[in-house]
Amino acid sequence: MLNSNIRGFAFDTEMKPKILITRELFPQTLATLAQHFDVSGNQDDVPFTAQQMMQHLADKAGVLVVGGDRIDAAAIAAAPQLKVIANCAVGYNNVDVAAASARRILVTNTPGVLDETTADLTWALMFAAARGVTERERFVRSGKWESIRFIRNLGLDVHGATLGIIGMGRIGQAVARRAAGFNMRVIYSNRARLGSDIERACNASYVEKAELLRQADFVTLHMPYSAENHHLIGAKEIALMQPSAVLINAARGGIVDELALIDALKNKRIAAAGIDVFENEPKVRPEFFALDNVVLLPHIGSATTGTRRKMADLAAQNLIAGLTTGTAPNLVNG
Ligand code: 8YV
Repeated sequence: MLNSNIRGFAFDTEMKPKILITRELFPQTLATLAQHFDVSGNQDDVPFTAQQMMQHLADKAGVLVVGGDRIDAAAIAAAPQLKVIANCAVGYNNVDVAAASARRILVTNTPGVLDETTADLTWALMFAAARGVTERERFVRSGKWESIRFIRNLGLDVHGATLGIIGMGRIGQAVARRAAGFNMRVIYSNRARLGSDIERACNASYVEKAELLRQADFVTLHMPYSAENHHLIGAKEIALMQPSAVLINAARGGIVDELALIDALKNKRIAAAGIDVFENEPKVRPEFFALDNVVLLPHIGSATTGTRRKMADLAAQNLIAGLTTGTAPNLVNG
């Protein structure tokens, strides 16, 4: 029996479509997918080279992309049978959506399920950067702590400070809602001003980006990466910030000009930064390692068991829907 539901693609239902899962995933998700597909996994979790990715995709109808693995135009060109790219992340700048759309390949993401968890991590970065938590933890581990020094080890107050949120989508709003507990003033900038109901719920006031940079004690970024957001925060923007201000980036690396940030941290033009994402991750500029006023994390914004399970389930459901019905929830290419 032939199933021709999938646009321009017919396969014998006796033969399950072949899919690739690019990195280690929960065994439960693999088991669910194996009910529908002939699954090739990568439970060793060693990232594929670009060449290996192309080889693995050569005979696949679908791919579940984990860990921000790149599916670029060359990978898509090397996958003549590919019908669905299910990205296991809300951001999808790792996928060449234009190249996929040109082939009518469905691309999906996992919105909604990771907002609160990413907002939590943003706050962890804020506190850690404000109080030098990771630097001081390294100090205790070094065994060199001898006494409490009253006018040393001093950080910045989070409570009562002004929080500036650039990018006020779901994650930005989740960050804003938490600020009420710390009695903070919240200002935001965004492509478009939000409705007054949302502003009220977030207790946030709209300001222009330059004004936000001038006023905020903590500046946190929550927009997707795009060509227009490339180096949205560079030397010029950092120069507007207060010397006591803290910059947080749990969004995407390319949004911040890392060389400008390193320079500003080195010269104490801003007080500190908390960074979960890097321009060329997992490579981290070694200059960061020499700085005590930066908290560095390995892209763990969504990394809790509960949330990663939800993301994996959603990506799997997107893939199943895409390959069995020809359309899917959470399409990013319409
Ligand atoms: C993931 C993310 O780290 O959802 C996103 O956009 O950056 C993360 O949640 C990751 O790419 C997991 O596959």
